[in-house]
Amino acid sequence: MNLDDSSPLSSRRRFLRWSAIASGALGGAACESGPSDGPSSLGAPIRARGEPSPFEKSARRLSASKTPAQASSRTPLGDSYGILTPASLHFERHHSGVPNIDPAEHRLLIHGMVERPLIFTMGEIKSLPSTTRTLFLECSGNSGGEWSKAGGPNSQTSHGLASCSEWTGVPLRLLLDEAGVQADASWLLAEGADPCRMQRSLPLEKAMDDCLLAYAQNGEAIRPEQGYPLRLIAPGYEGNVCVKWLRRIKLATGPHMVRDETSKYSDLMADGKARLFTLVLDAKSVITFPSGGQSLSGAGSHEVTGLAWSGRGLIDRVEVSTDGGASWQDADLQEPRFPKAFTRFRMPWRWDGSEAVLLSRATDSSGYVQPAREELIAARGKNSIYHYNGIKPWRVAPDGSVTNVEI
Ligand SMILES: Nc1nc2c(c(=O)[nH]1)N[C@H]1C(S)=C(S)[C@@H](COP(=O)(O)O)O[C@H]1N2
Ligand SMILES: [Mo]
Repeated sequence: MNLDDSSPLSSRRRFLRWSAIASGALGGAACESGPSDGPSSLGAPIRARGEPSPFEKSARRLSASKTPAQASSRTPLGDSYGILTPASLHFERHHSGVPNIDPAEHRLLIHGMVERPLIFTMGEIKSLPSTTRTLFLECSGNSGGEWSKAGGPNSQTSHGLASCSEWTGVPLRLLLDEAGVQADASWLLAEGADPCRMQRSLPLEKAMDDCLLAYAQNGEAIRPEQGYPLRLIAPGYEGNVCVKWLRRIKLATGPHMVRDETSKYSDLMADGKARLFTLVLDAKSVITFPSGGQSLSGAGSHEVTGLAWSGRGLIDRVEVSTDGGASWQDADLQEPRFPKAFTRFRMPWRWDGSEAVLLSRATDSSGYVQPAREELIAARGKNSIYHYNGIKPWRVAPDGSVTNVEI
């Protein structure tokens, strides 16, 4: 039987789990007066574009930059709900700033080992059959600090180079079929229109499978920071491959061995050899509440919640430990779940007020289980910067404050 969130049985099961831990202690003071009065004067007029409430001060991107154009910003995962990231809070990573591109002038060239080199306008691309998919995007440098136990104080600094959006665009396969890929082509190069002309190679098999040329995100045109007017989305692959401001695709017999796949985004293993093309991102999860920088209001019932994702497909299971890994319980997974997208997990927890270490462990539909930090280091060594997906611990102190801790 398939129990989704809307099924009465599932909600009943969740309610029972809640009542078991809350036992009549769901909060709320005894009723002495009515609800608070609203303002008595008329409210603000309608705006052309919405903005968050001025009371929501915490949900802000956090940026770090080498230079203003060589910068990244991180999604405030600790303030997130559900699985979607609003575009205004999507993490950003730019190697040479955000170009200002007029879609009327923008062109996409498909050339190299094709029967017919083609140039597409945005109008032509938008006239083709489109698809929409909910997908996570993660920079492979996300959580890189965790290799050296320096992931920062909270889930935004440790895991905020990941976001999840609904992307709309044209399957790349359509355009490649139109151009006619030559029989011995096996890789393609994707290139951006930003000043650094960022380039990445991609196996043709992936391009033909599920890559999208996206022009919309969460119901609106892609924002300039995310690649307006056109970007490549390679579902489940490291973010760097998802070339923004896409201007050129070139078919070839192998990878182009460009800077961002040889010097950068490669993994230096313990034996001194570099592993190239770690394209698929392995299963990973992080508890977003309670997480670093937050605090629990007091002993009693709380909801532990977080996000899990895998480049290999669906998240099938998330286990949560509240005792530093001594015991584990299955969390509820928010439905519907989408492959290669964030999955929200939730678990009711009765906190007894003593020190606790919280962990989450994701399993994906390929059967892969998110490793502990020491398992990851045993397999990969400690030279790596990229592709960290170890289990993330948070420590809850008796005063309710939560901090980053590596165990
Ligand atoms: N053209 C271009 N594409 C790019 C980049 C870039 O600097 N230029 N950065 C890459 C990296 S490293 C990542 S992680 C993702 C980030 O996408 P976002 O800024 O929409 O989150 O875009 C990738 N695509
Ligand atoms: Mo990245």
